[in-house]
Amino acid sequence: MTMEIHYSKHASAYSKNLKDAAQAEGVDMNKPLEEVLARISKYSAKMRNNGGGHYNHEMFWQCMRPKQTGNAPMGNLPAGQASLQVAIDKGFGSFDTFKKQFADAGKNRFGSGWAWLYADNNKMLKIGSSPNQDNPLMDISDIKGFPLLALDVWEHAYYLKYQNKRADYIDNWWNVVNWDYFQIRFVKMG
Ligand code: MN3
Repeated sequence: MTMEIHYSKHASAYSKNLKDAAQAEGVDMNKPLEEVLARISKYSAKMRNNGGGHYNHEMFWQCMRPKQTGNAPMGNLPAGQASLQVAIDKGFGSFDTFKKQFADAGKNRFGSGWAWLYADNNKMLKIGSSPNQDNPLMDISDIKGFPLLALDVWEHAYYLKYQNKRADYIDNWWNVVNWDYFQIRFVKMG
């Protein structure tokens, strides 16, 4: 029910408000949203909040899949996809260190926001967090790069099930991470 309300109520509002903002500000919605986010400082706060909100949630849904035991990215990767493990080891030393740093980014984000795994301009994997609906694609963001994994840590993402226990929500989230989507974005990054 937590996810159902998140999807059908919270996230759909961003989508609707983005359409309104795009119409008001003459943005062609057929173009990739990434192009607008990269120049978001030129647009309104409504565009920033809802453009980010729509993009982030569309990523978030795809970052998850039904729960499976032993959920990990590295177990059965075809040989050609070993680059993902190399990139994680290069960026963080180990998969466990990566997971801890990512979880900490979500736990330590004060108030509403997102935790991110992203690739910087040198294609090095980095972890960070953003406030509100900002993301690493935005020109106003403190962290900049191409997002690979997104975790919503707004209270609306977990409060119904976890109440104040954001850390438990994040710890359990690892059971449903869709590593295939992570891989797809990693390849898309080029
Ligand atoms: Mn949300």
